[in-house]
Amino acid sequence: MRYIFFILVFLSAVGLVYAQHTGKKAYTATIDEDGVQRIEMTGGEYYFEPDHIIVTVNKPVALTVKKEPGIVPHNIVINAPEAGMNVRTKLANDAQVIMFTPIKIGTYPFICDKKFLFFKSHDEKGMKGVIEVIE
Ligand SMILES: [Cu+2]
Repeated sequence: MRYIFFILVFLSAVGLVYAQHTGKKAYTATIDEDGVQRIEMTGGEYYFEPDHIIVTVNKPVALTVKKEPGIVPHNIVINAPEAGMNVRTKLANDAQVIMFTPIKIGTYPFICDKKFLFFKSHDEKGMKGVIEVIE
């Protein structure tokens, strides 16, 4: 019984350290005077930064994306047409702006769906994130 207690304490400590190490802050888009919510995002091996963005429903989003320099190709895919977000854009070293308007509250994943031969896909390696659409 005592051992189980120690194991539980140990596991919670490990979990806490892990959460602190991987915990990233959500980025909330600010709405500019022209009503557009602007966000800048970078993709690379194998992440998006930020990987959690919060936007307001029914307001246009200008998402500026660029790729970390390197030879590995990346893209961003948001497959949520029901929520007004249907994006598939190849990331380039130069920043480019993707425009969309989220029309439904909820949390929607975005990923890089690139994959090299039999290796794991980029989203499986952590190149993914979520868009949270709020009121
Ligand atoms: Cu990728």
